[in-house]
Amino acid sequence: MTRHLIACAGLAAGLFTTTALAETWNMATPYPDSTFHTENIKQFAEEISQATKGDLKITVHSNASLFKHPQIKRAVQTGQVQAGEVFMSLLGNEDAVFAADSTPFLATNYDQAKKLWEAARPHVEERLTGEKLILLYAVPWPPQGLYTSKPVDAVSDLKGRKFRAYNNTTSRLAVLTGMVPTQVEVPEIPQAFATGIVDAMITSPTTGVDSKAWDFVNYFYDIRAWIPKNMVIVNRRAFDGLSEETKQAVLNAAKAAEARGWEMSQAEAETMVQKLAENGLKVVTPSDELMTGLKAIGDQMVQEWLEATGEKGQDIITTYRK
Ligand code: PCA
Repeated sequence: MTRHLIACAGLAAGLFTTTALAETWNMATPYPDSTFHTENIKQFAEEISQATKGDLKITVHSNASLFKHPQIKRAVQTGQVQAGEVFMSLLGNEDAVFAADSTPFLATNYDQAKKLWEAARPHVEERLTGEKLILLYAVPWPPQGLYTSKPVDAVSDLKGRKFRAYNNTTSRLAVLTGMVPTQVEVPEIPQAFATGIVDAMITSPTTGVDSKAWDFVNYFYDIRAWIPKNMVIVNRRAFDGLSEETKQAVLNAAKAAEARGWEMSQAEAETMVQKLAENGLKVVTPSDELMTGLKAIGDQMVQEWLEATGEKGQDIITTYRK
């Protein structure tokens, strides 16, 4: 009997050491499968699995199914999952350097967004390194537009609206335009509108399509106010535990995913607006008055962001405007 047990234990240990060579990581992401960000992440995982011949497999848990979005960064930090995707400026409440890309009208087209990212990247990386995280890559959402149920010709028409915010910056924008902000994550958008908690939002045409915005609002104003990004992060310890070859495979796949993601985003910036229109939203070119009013608030918010970030923000802006 004892001998039998020992033999079993030996067998089990043997099995364990062979399977331990191949590792499986869990990755928590906040957005639905239909979003190009999630498609890109799945391809990233697939490329790593292929390049390492299955030595590293990444299981993607999308749509906040494993952790709610605000918990994802912490889950990666503490090693509850090895990797995750987070909306970068959601972390603006921890450090304003994360919010550069959500500051209104600082970067409103993809060339500018890329330059701003190049300027901000070293600061974002440094900040994450200090938290035992590694930044793998970042990919933008299409330019952010305004969704409302009633027409908006000027900033004053926004007064009193109940605004769906997704970070500190959008909450601040709401306050400065006289709206009342409530933070709502993407999976809960339709319900928040249906129950009357909110009646306006600023987000990409991608998220408008994902949440079937035509079911609960009437207008889409193509204000292209900023181009925010998602970032993919990994737990430093988990990464350090990989073989050199596997590390390189992860970094290569990350580089490819970053390039592919920027292209995917750009490719659907127009098509998703068309989809909104096809489904019955009135796609409106914003009035000069509305844009002038919003841009004045944007200027104020850039100043506030510079005050919050100090030397780092100054360095980002100087490098960006070179
Ligand atoms: N969609 C996400 C982040 C920015 C975007 O376009 C959201 O609405 O929360």
